[in-house]
Amino acid sequence: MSTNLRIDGARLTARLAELAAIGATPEGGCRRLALTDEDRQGRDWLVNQLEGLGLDIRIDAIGNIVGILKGQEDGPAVIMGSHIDTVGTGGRYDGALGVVAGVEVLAALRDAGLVPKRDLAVIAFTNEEGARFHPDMLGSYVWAGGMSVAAAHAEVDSDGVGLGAELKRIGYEGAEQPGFLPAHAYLEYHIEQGPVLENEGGGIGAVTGIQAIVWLELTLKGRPSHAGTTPMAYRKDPGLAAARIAIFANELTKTIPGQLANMGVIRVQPANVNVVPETVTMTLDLRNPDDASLARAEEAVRSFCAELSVRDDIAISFRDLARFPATPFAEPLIAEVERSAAEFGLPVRRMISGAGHDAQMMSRICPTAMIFIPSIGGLSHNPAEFSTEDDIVAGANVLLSAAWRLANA
Ligand code: HGY
Ligand code: MN
Ligand code: MN
Repeated sequence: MSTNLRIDGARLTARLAELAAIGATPEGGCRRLALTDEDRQGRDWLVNQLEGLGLDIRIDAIGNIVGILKGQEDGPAVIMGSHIDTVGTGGRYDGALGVVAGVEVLAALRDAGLVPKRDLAVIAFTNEEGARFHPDMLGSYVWAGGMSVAAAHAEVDSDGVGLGAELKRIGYEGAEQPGFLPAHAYLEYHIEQGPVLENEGGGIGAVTGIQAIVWLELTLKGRPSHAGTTPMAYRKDPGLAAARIAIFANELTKTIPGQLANMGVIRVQPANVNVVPETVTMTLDLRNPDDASLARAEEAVRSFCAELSVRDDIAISFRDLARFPATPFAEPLIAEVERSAAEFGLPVRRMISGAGHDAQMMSRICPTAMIFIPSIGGLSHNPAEFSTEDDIVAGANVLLSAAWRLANA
């Protein structure tokens, strides 16, 4: 890569601020749940940026948005990507950083009048967060051939609203087939969302892979009864059962190395202060870098629930919301990230990702790696999510350098 090629840091941070203003929350974060009006506004903003760069813009049947800088030769593209949807208490950088930095890389090449050998594209995947529709990484999962468009369109949110209907409503059901652009390599630039880099003095994370993940939805059915007159021994209380399950899953994290557990959703019906609940719906987010350990944890939860169900006479059913194995990235690409970081004199360390990313799906179809920068306080999925401007610009230059080299290899 021509050594003096750099991204325009001011333009990058200005674009990040523009996107952060869409779905901005009073706490200083962003809320752009997939396929809501805020997501549509973010999409419209992105398409406008891509148009401004004169890129070939394509939208596929699951709403993935692609901007392509045509290369000198035909053939598989180098793709830079991430997502612009957020969780409900999202920050300004999760996902947005990778998409906006990808736009900036293409803008910098445009400014320099440089045309790569291969097509170089930026992509914003639909519903990476999985906060509204399941599974997470849905747009890249469909892109990578893991899920059909029809099955994805049939997903519904917790209010029963369909993904396909929402995609149509916001005008982002595109004509392209997901995966229409063959990929030579995929690079995702993202905030770490954890405390490792910051605790080790900062620098770049050359991500070696992503841990395994299972999202379970449990429905517990008991018997509604009067909270004042029903003797404790006569109660069939799914609320108590849900609490026991959450504690059991948490205890597992102390006995199974690397195990994580989170109960992120719990809905009680009829949700009256004086009624022993009838039904409780809860979710468990279980993760582990090791597939076998995660399977052991899930098995332990399922057998705990089976015993609880008999003992307390509570019907318990399970539904998979997401299930993805531990995913290693491609050694040559990890080395490219390390090389680019070293080129800019940046400290770089190898690490796995605790969070799921679209890269987990893209690694099914092409060599894939990720670039991390520090998250201050290790905080994410929180409005206070923050990364410094220096780190943001440094990571974007690493993306530029690695993407340029891959697009000319
Ligand atoms: O849940 C995750 O790890 C990602 O933020 N979707
Ligand atoms: Mn993300
Ligand atoms: Mn996220």
